[in-house]
Amino acid sequence: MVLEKLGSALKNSIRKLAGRGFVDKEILEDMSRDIQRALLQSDVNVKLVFELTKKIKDRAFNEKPPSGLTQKEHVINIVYDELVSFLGGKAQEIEIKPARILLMGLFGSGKTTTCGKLAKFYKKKGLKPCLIACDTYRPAAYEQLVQLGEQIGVPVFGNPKEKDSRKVMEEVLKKTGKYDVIIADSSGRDALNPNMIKEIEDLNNILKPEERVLVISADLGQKAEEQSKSFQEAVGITSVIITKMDGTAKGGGALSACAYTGAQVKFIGTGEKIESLEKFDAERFISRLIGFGDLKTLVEKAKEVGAEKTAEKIVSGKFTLEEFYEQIEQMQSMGSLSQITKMIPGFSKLGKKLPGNFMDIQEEKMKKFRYIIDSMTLEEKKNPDLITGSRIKRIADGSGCNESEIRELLKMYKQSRKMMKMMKPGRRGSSFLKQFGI
Ligand SMILES: Nc1nc2c(ncn2[C@@H]2O[C@H](COP(=O)(O)OP(=O)(O)OP(=O)(O)O)[C@@H](O)[C@H]2O)c(=O)[nH]1
Ligand SMILES: [Mg+2]
Repeated sequence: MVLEKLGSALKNSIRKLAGRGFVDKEILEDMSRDIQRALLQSDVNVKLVFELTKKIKDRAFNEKPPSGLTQKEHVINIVYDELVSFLGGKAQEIEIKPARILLMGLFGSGKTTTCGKLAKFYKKKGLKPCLIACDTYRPAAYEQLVQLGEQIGVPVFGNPKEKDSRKVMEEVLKKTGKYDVIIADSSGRDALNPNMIKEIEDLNNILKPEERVLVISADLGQKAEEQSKSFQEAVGITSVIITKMDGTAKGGGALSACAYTGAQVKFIGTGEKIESLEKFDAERFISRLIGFGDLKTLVEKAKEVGAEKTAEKIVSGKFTLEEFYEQIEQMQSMGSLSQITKMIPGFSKLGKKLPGNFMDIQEEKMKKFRYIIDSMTLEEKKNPDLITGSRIKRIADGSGCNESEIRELLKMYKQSRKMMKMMKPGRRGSSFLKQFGI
C-alpha cells in the first residue's frame, strides 16, 4: 500500500502515546521524528515534511483540547487533520455534469488508460461520454484508445492520419456535439520539454476544458514537484489523478503534488483494468493508514450492490440474526471480500478466528443456516441471546440440522456483534483508541 511506512509509524506513535502518562515535549518530538522519517522514506519532499511536522508540533503544544477530548486524543486528531490537509483536504464531491476534460502527463503515466476509466465512470453515472484521441505522437495511440472505447461502449473521435494534434482537436470538436462529457487524451514525452508544454497549451486553448487533469504515476517520487509546477504554469491544473497506486509502497511524492499545484487528487488508479479507478478521499486514506478502518468505503461498496441498510446496521453493531445472514450473503456477492474486510481493522482476524471461516462459508452451510433461521421464532431472530438449551434442540429438530451447527451460527453472530460494537465509528479517538489502550 502507498505510504505504508507512514501507516506503521503512525500506529507506533499512537501506541507510544498510549503507554505514556501524559503528553510532553519529548513524546511530541519523538512522534514528529517518526512521522518525518516515514514521509521521507516515502519520497515526500524534505521541505514539505518539515513544514508539516512543525505545524503538528505547534498545534499540539499550543492548542487546548476541546471539551470532551483528552490531551492524547487531541494530539491524534491534530496529526490526522494535518495529514488530511497535507493531502489536499476533505474530498470535494465529484460533480456529475457535462464537462470537457483534458488529460496531460509524461510518457507512460497512464493518461490513455485513465481516459477509458473516466469514460466508464461517467457512463455509469448516466452521462454520455466520448473520447478524443489527441495523442499524435505515440505510435498506435489512436488504436489504443479505440480499443478502450470499444470495451466500454464509448465512441472515440480522432484521425490517425493527421500528425498535428491541434488539427485533430479542431476537426473532431465539430462532431462531439451530442456528447456531454468530452475526455481528451494528449501526448506525453519522456521528460518535460517545451514542445509538449506548447502543445498542451494549444490543446487547452482549443478545447477550453473545465477540467485540466495532471496524470502522474504513484512511483514518480520527487519529480512530481517539477512536473506539477510546469503543467500548473502552462494551463492551470484543476485536479490530479495518481495512477499505479497498486504498485508502490512509497507514493509520497505523487501524493503531495497537490501541495505544489493546489489542485486536489480526485481519483486514483489501482490497477490496469478499466474498472480500477477510485475516488480519492484524503480522510479515508489517512483513516485507513492509522487503522480507523474505512467504514465509509464499506458502506459505499454496499450501496453499489444494494446492501446499504444492512451494512450500516452491521457497522453500528446492532443487527438481528436475519440481518447477519443477509449480510454474509451480500458480502459474498460483493466480490472482493478480502478487500472489504481489510477496510475494517480486526475484521479479517475475526474471520480467521470464527469456526469455518466467516468470510468463506460454503454454499451448503449457508443453506443450513437458512433452515436454522427459518426454524426460529420472530423473537429468537431478533434476540438470539434467548436461544439456549431446549430452544436449540427444538430448532435442530425443526431445521434438520445438528445442535452443533446451531451453536456455530450463534457463536459467529455473537462474535461479530461484539467486534462491531467495539469498532463502532463514533467520535474519532474514542472507541477506536481503546484498541490502543488509550
Ligand atoms: N498497475 C497499474 N497499471 C496502470 C495503471 N494505469 C495505467 N497502467 C499501465 O501503465 C501503462 C501505461 O499506461 P498508458 O495509459 O498507456 O499511459 P500513457 O500516459 O497514455 O502513456 P503514453 O501514451 O506513452 O504517454 C500501461 O501498461 C497501463 O496498463 C494503474 O492504475 N495501475
Ligand atoms: Mg497514451
